[in-house]
Amino acid sequence: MTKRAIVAAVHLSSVSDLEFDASLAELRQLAKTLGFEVVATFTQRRAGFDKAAYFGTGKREELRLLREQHGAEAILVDHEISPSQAFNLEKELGAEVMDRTMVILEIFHRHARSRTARAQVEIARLGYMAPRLREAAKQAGPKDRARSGTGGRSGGESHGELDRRKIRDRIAELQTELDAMDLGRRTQRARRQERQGLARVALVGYTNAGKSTLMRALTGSDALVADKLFATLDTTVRALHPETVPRVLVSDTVGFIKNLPHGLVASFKSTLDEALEASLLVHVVDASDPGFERQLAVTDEVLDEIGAQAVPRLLVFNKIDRGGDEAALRAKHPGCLVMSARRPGDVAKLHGAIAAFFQRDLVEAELFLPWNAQKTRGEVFDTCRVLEERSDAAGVFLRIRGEPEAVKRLSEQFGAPRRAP
Ligand SMILES: Nc1nc2c(ncn2[C@@H]2O[C@H](COP(=O)(O)OP(=O)(O)O)[C@@H](O)[C@H]2O)c(=O)[nH]1
Ligand SMILES: [Mg+2]
Repeated sequence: MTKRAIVAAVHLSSVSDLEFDASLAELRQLAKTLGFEVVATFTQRRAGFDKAAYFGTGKREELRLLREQHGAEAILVDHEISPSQAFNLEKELGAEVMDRTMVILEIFHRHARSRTARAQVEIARLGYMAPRLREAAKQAGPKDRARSGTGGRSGGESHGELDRRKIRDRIAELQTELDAMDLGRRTQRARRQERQGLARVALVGYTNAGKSTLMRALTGSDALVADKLFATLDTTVRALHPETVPRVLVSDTVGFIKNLPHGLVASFKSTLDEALEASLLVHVVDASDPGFERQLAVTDEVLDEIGAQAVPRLLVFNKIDRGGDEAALRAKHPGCLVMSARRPGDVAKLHGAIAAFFQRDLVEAELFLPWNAQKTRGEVFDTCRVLEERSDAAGVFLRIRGEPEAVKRLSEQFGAPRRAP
């Protein structure tokens, strides 16, 4: 069941309307990603945050009424607020309060797949939780201490102290794990080898650029890849539809976030693993966003930082139906695609460009699979296009066309001697 949420923010005088609106729009998008239905947006102009509860007294009452009116279960605040501000706000509003950092942490938590990514996100979450537990313990007051004094804990430790110590230990443990993982390089390499020969595309770019929309348009709404080969992959991996040869798998990434809290940068990069495994990155840019040039530059920079500079990229300027200078974009970024996810013809062009990328350097080979090697048959059909198939008493001849890497691997094992002309 979707939870209703109100997105709320103090508009500081130092922040332009444009920036403020963009940030709110992004938070709404992030909320949607988390499965919230955003029922209202609530703002207050103020020189600074209220020390006690973020919004001023009168505005808090207004927000409480708005919350009741909409039956909202959560208030999402577009800043990182202090534990006591969050606590006071929750008490007054009678709803769960999540600040921007918590929303982002929750999204990263859901998207972290590799061990490295999971450890990094957990460290960030624990670091975020620690002061909040302290606040909760403080609010619980002396009763908590009195109770815990008789509760068998040694040294008269309060709940809070004990939890804090546990958190510190856990962070240290995770850090050791991370170091031992050698930044996950080995696992990554192993995983990449495992998926060699699979044609994979990752959609990257800022939130709200239209990645998920394009993903749906490119793959057909519910064409979930249920093949057991991909059982370990996230459900956001789908095959290009109509199907192509080789079959191309598309994955959606978390997306870049405009106001990413500093402490989350490492976790964010980790969740981008998906991008490293792709053979092609489709970099989606919202051409109608006034800040798109800077976003484009930041995305490129971060991709380079995580070691994705060697992965070919296709630059896609989306949302051109909302305006934007198509000719200027083409002139400035040769080879880019300017499109709208709302136009089926444009989506077909993108589909074509992706398919062409993977067909560009396909090679042909002949294989001979003895009858006792029929297990490999499935793999051949999954990764290559079979142009011809003949069998005799000893096994099956296959003429295949596919990606050089896959064809080479198969040929090394099952290459058939070339027939004399
Ligand atoms: N006008 C217009 N809106 C679009 C286009 N592509 C996506 N959108 C809208 O932009 C918003 C964000 O899209 P989404 O796919 O969720 O972005 P993501 O955060 O990159 O996954 C949604 O409201 C989409 O309907 C487009 O080409 N034109
Ligand atoms: Mg999305």
